[in-house]
Amino acid sequence: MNWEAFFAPYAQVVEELKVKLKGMRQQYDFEGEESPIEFVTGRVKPKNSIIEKAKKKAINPENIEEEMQDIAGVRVVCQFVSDIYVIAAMLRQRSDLSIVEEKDYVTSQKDSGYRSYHVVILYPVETIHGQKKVLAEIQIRTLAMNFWATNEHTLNYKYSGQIPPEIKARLRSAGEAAFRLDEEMSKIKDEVYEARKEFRKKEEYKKKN
Ligand code: 0O2
Repeated sequence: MNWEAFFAPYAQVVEELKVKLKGMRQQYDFEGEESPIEFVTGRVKPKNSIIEKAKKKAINPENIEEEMQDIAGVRVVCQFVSDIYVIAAMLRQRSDLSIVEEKDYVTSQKDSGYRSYHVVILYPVETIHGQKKVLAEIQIRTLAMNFWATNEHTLNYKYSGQIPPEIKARLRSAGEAAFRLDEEMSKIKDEVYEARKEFRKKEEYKKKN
């Protein structure tokens, strides 16, 4: 298998999606509006993870492109839970991609305690052989969900997927704390936005005078 050639369109998808989603954030900034997007990251799944996942999910290596949805992965991190649904709705409106599947692990968290909103898309990239539609997964989550998931992922890696029960229990309680943090922050969202508006006004005034 020529992995470099295999990865090329995925790398392009990740870069293009990052540019477009970061562009959306900037547009909010330019228009003096609160952005539902805090930051955007992306990665192409490494070869070893692809091989491991294909084995685990019994995906025939010949069908990886059609069946593995997250080789190209982009993550959109936001401040408030409501932002997640704003971003998902914006993705549905876009004409440069089509939605294949949406998985709401925000309202229905996974057994591990994982919370995030996944949007699987088909994205057309132009290659030297013509257009190719590539599957990509956009994960949308709050800062608190991201903090939890990143640490859980690291621990999963350290313990090869067999996290000891006492650490699992800690993770569960950390997940509940993250959930409560998101809930509490949602309640003061308007206050935060008002304060930022005031701050922006003061900054504008300082710039002009
Ligand atoms: P990596 O290293 O991030 O690439 P499914 O059969 O639908 O349940 P599938 O096909 O893996 O599972 O899709 P799903 O549920 O959308 O998960 C895809 C990715 O979501 C994972 O990729 C993780 O990035 C993230 N994810 C899902 N569940 C968890 C979890 O319990 N903890 C953490 N930290 N992340 C999770 P990979 O390939 O597992 O890993």
